[in-house]
Amino acid sequence: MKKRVLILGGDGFCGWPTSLYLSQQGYEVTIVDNMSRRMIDIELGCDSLTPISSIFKRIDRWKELTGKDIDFYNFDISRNYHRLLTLLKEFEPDTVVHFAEQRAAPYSMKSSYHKRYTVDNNLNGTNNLLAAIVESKLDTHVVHLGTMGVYGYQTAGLKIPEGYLKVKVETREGEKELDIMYPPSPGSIYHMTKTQDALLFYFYNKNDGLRVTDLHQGVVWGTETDETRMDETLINRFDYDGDYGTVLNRFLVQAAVGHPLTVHGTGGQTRAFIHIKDTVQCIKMAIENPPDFGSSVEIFNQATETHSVGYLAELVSQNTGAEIRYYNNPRKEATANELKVKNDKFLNLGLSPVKLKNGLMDEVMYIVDKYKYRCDMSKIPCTSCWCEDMEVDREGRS
Ligand code: NAD
Ligand code: USQ
Repeated sequence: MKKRVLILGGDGFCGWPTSLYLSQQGYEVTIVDNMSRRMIDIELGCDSLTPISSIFKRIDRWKELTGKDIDFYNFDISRNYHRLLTLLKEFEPDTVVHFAEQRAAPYSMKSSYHKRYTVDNNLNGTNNLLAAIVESKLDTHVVHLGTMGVYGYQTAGLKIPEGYLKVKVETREGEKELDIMYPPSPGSIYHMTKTQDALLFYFYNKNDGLRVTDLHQGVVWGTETDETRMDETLINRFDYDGDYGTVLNRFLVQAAVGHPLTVHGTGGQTRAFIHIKDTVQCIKMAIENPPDFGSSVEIFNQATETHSVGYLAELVSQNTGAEIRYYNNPRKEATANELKVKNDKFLNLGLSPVKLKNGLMDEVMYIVDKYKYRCDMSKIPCTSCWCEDMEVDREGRS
């Protein structure tokens, strides 16, 4: 029998290509999404650089091209507990992949409304999912998209382990070695919700034996996968605005439209990255390798390389001739940091990562060039500041 996967947030940037990939791989896929991401585009007056079709057109075209069905339900998992519970009981998924959260750090810091919305949406959504699985009495495995940002980026020279840190403690019986959860250090309200999600997973795993895999994912770049490329109706979203656009994808759009590359601060901030094609592979690997019953929350670092923002700007500038410009950082974050990340678990499962240097940037540039006429340059500046006394810097310095 086909394995059943419920994808929460399956209309989003990571969720849509994952839904198609899993459907192509023979899984029975059902999507839940409340379209909040599309509504936030309306709130912000922005749009995806790529012309994304409605979820209904997307699903119909997929059926026409492949003969495969994807079911879709439009509801808010943070507010419709009973709908979620009923769907779980009817569909009986082997796995739930949970993408359904407000995922932009700048959006989460725009105002008290945005802070409260992000906390309500993300924490209630995750808690509803876990409580509903317990109430349904299913042994569904939860695969959650978490973030590298839960660790903070100051690591004292350590290669960040996958979720748990070995510490030596003095006890009455002498020195003992313990595995503890890596100390969280969120840098935004959004990242804070991910650290709180981790506690919810810890509790439901300990109390109810829920099987959970938390994927601590780095910044995703790129946009297309083999499936989204099959037809323009299947195209993935591509965010470039100051709230939702992530750094490398933003730089590629900025280079294409002639906007200076918007480096915050010194550009010494180092982050972990992964291409969208590897994201979908990793999720399939996580689904196929659930933790054993009775074991603790499984944590993978879902990142394939680390780079500083300044290095990325130089790389894009060398390839495109774009000007690099330095802006006062609207975020409260370290001006520079080192970052080394263990990702052995996915490598041992056979992941062969797509790296920045092997031509994939050209593929992204092709998409960006094709749709750059859709770019609204006024949406490029980052206008969300971490503190009230910070001023938005629209000019920057070369
Ligand atoms: P996205 O905003 O494009 O997709 C999230 C989807 O979830 C949207 O379609 C949205 O409408 C839906 N959603 C949000 N709240 C919901 C709710 N309460 N009920 C139902 N649907 C809801 O984000 P994304 O880039 O696809 O990210 C997906 C997940 O991956 C997020 O949890 C994010 O934290 C994580 N992640 C993303 C990145 C990245 O670079 N994009 C990196 C690391 C981790
Ligand atoms: N940055 C710039 N210029 C820009 C945009 C960003 O210098 O124009 C800098 C930021 O100040 C930050 C770094 O680039 O230092 C990364 O910013 P980002 O917006 O690319 O990524 P971030 O806010 O960390 O969030 C993204 C996703 C989030 C995910 C996270 C993974 O939106 O969902 O959790 O990446 S991680 O960064 O590993 O925590």
